[in-house]
Amino acid sequence: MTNEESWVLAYVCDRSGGTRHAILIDPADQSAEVAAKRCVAAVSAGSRMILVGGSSGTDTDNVHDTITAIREALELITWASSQDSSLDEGEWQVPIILFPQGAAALSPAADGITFMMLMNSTSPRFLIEEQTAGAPFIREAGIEALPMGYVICAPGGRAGQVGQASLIEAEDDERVKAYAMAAESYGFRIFYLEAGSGASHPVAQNLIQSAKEACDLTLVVGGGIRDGKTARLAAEAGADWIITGNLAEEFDDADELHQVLTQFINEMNGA
Ligand code: 1GP
Repeated sequence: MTNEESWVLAYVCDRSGGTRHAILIDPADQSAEVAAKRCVAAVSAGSRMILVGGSSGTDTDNVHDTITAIREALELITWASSQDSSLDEGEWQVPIILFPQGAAALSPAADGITFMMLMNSTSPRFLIEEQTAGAPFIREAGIEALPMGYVICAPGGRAGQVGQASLIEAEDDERVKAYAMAAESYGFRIFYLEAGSGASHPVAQNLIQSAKEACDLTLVVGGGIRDGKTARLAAEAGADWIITGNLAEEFDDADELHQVLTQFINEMNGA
């Protein structure tokens, strides 16, 4: 991973290659060692980014330990690949990005951070206060901030509750468009539609389409996506990134997870 400024933002916002998959690791749900194994399986299956964070139960210690373990595992494989001309070294070079619940769950070991405004929160804490509390640490640690508008759609789950979100319902197309326009006007580069981890249903396709029409930002969609066909629908609606969290947590066996995610990514890409 190079340390050039804006490398991570350029990578995340590169929309030239179609929809990509990212795995979300919640350090509250798994040990650092297990997280690292799951990330190796995911990256070998074609996942192109690793997000680390969760709505509750994360702190600086478990976030830092998890990121460090993932980085070490990927670096080891990158090194091994560089020694073997039949393996593609570049395949392992994916960014590890903080996806924080707040200022108290950060780590200097990350390549970047989704520096987000929870735009439909009713609490100033998630609109600006946590961001302000975390900004000096992020600057000091040299973590690249990825400016992002984050909106939570129904059902919203724990993220909606913790973030005190006024949820966007499936028929609120005009509202999601307005948020997308506001995100673009703020200069954010990424717009994230979240249904909540473990959601009974993902973000409605029409909301994804509406957001896509309303802004020219990198569009990220996550929450309640459990199979490749559902991911395909989100991709067709305009998602540039599909995020899954729970899916990987169902598999302790790395080979099985590799197979499941390979199929998921193939289906997401319409293969
Ligand atoms: C990331 O909250 C999602 O946007 C993850 O959701 O755990 O349901 O995949 P799942």
